[in-house]
Amino acid sequence: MNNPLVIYGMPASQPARVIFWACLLKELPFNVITSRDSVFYTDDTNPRGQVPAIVDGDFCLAEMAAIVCYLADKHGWSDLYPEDFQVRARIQEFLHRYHSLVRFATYKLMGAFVVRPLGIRDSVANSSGAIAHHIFNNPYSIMFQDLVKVSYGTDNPLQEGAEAVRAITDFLEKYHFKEGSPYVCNTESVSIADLVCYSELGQLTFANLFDFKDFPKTTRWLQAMSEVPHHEPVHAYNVALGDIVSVPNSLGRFRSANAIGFKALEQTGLVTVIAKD
Ligand SMILES: N[C@@H](CCC(=O)N[C@@H](CS)C(=O)NCC(=O)O)C(=O)O
Repeated sequence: MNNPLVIYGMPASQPARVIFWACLLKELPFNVITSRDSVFYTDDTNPRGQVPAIVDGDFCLAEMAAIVCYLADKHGWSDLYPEDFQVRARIQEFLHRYHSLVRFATYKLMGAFVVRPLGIRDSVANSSGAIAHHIFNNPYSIMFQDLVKVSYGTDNPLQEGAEAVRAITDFLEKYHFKEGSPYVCNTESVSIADLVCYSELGQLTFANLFDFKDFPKTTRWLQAMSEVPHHEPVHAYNVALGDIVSVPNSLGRFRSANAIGFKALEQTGLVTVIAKD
């Protein structure tokens, strides 16, 4: 048997969850590499030091959107990534827009509530833990260094973050969701774009960070996504982490939620978790 696909990532990583979910939906077995101590593990596979990254035979690739399209193309997942040029273009539009729109659900809201209680401040010297070490010793970790700053840059991260999420969701309601299909790119069934969008917006409901009740199309979509196969193992981390507003996060809780997430992935029978030192 060929070596299975290798994914560097962890359940706490939004873009890693996209790859996990796509592979589980299509029943593609994979090994996932993590770190025994700090959850976060990378090596030269992704020279930028981020997760997710994959190794497929002798082919290494980083960037979630590139990875999921590559896998869909390679394995012919034409339900997740339809072949029609215009449908594909719409999905591509979403994937490009994600980086400067939907991804800000983490950057402006989730990040503050996950990162601040982990004791990550503005430098290795002022922080605790291996995750801080990873971020501040990596010159290419520009975005996460900034995410840490942003999370301290406001006295009211809940209100400021929620404003950003309201703007994101308002845009989706006006320009992405249509009347017929519940999915973000108006596809007949769930697409890559939905997995990507849910990795950012879905997490906010588990964490009690945002209530989408004023957004009917998004509410309908969240319900549809919760019924997509393998929703449960992919989000076992989010369930275990739970409400991080009422009870602030901690390193112990973050680690144990990840461990629960990994266990749930393994229980699908499609995933082997490899923890490295
Ligand atoms: N643009 C990348 C973003 C990946 C990303 O933000 N990964 C985070 C974990 S969720 C990470 O590795 N952060 C550490 C860092 O940037 O140094 C993608 O879509 O794959």
